[in-house]
Amino acid sequence: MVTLALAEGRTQLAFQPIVRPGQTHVVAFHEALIRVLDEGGRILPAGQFLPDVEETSLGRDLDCESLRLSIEMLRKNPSLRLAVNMSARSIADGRWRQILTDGLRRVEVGPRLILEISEQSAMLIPEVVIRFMAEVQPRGVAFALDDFGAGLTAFRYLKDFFFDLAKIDSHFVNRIDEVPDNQVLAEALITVAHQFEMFVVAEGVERQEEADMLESLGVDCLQGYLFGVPKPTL
Ligand code: G
Ligand code: MN
Repeated sequence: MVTLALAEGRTQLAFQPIVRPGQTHVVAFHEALIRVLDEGGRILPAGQFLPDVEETSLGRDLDCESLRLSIEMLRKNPSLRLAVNMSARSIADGRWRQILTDGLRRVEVGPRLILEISEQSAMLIPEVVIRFMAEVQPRGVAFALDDFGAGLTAFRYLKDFFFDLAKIDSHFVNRIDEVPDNQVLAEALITVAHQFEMFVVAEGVERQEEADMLESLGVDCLQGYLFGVPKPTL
């Protein structure tokens, strides 16, 4: 179904706002999430296929489509800043690289593009990620370490990676006001991220109490249903 949808161009982006504590009505930037539609125009639930295809050629196709659509949005909206999800595997994909290179040349995307790579994906091929970041960061592209804390970050690699942002996994955010373990873990992740000069975004914020606690722990930005669900228009 996903292959067919891609072939027939049944894809779109959904945009979720990221805000700063204390200024939650102003959007700092958006995360773009790829949506795949069935023949009736209904959204196929990404959670049910993305994890299975991330390491396959279909995963590369989805990353290409997501980057292509995102660059197009950046071209049409000169004041937009977008964070786009990608797999580290796509770094070695010639088509994906071509879309990025063309985008950087054609459009002023550099300073407005943030590439999000999950911790799990980055740790599979850290040397490749480190080399790629060194290559495109001088052109203005920023990088976010997605799902920070969820998986496999060997902390020693943080010395070699130069991620600009760390996105704290929603697992630590959920009921953080009621769960002291999450407070300690989130605080530790924030301390580590700031030490490595990363800007910290907390993901999956659904309740005001969670936002308040995260603000008191020093997060720089908040994302989650409390501030806006992903939607097809800005
Ligand atoms: O892996 P990544 O962090 O990019 O995943 C983003 C996913 O999280 C999207 O599918 C988005 O719809 C979902 N999401 C965004 N905000 C929230 C939230 O507040 N709660 C939950 N449960 N999911 C969220
Ligand atoms: Mn993400």
